[in-house]
Amino acid sequence: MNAQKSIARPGVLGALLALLFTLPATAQATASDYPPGSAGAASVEISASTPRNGVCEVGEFCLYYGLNMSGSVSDFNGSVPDYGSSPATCYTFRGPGAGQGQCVKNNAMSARNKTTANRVTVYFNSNYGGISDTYLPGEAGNLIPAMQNENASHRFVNIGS
Ligand SMILES: [Ca+2]
Repeated sequence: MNAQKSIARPGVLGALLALLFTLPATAQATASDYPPGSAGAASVEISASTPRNGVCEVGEFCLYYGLNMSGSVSDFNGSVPDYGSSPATCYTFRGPGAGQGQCVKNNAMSARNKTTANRVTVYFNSNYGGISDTYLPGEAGNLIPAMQNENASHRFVNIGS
């Protein structure tokens, strides 16, 4: 008779949580989607960083519009197989400075890996193809000359910490 398999406690809270758990799994859950202390908050990975907020934080990989990590930044917390090239839908540079609002694709000059456990490789082509440049955790610097303004995807590979 108990249809709430994963809910131990009945009542209003249980009903609320049951509703949350029926939401589409494709929705990207963040800590702010759940009330503090709820079971939902415990079921998602909580990161201190906020991807796509224009600030390069610990746990993120960041591309920069300019050389030597200058200009606007685009901050990521995972792999992106295709940045997109349409101004309306592409991944953009978010931070203040030169390049802000422009598409990231074929527009980055340098990068910083602020993750603690991911080797991140930037690729010339979409879907991780062609020549590449790899940044280990903590590394930062200009893309190799052949890839400056020639970046189309990047991939995170967890290498442990
Ligand atoms: Ca960020």
